[in-house]
Amino acid sequence: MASLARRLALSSAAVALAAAPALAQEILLNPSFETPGPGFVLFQNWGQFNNVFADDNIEVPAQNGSRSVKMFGQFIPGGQSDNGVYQMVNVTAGTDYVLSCHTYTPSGDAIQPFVTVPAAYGHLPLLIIDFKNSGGTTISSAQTNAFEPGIDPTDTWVFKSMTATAPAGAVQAQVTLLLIQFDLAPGALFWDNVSMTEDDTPPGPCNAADLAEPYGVLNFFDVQAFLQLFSAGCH
Ligand SMILES: [Ca+2]
Repeated sequence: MASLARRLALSSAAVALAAAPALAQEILLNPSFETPGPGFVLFQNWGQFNNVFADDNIEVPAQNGSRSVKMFGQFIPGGQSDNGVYQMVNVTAGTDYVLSCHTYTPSGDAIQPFVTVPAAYGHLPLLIIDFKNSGGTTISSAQTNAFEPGIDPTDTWVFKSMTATAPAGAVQAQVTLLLIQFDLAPGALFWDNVSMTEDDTPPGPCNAADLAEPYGVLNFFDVQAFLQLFSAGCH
């Protein structure tokens, strides 16, 4: 019965760990865009392309600190305009990463829902991660809508989050905050307080019946452990 007691003690320890996870380490540098970059670089550690600006609590209140990122399109008649900021980070293959961001569109200058009929029009705001191998080639990508025009509320910060797994061979990832504008759709989108952390949820029993290793799988060993507990009077 000693081994059963040990199993139960290990099980309790795993539950305690799950209840009080360590604060996840932020991987992105300058994730709140508070530090200006040198020269024409608006935000230290971030690259940028096309219509990207810094807003210092002038047009909207920053979600965090006093500075946020403003984007809008280039107003190409009948065309597509990609505007964004990006940062490269190191990653570990096989690790799950949690990415999140906050976005805001003002009611007086709201971005427009994307439609394809009669022609492409509107905005697609995307939070993107591209995993790259040692040669710099993108080997997998994940993305989520960073704001849904016409659905998400205006005049308030909206939080979006996703989880992505670094595939075998991945050594770096590019995180991109992208606003795609089609045609002459009016509107501006603000970004602030982005985050990328390892999803370090500790492995543990998936439920009360998952009594034995390997955890996460309800298998013969759990049934065996249950039967042993049952015969020991633990029911
Ligand atoms: Ca900020």
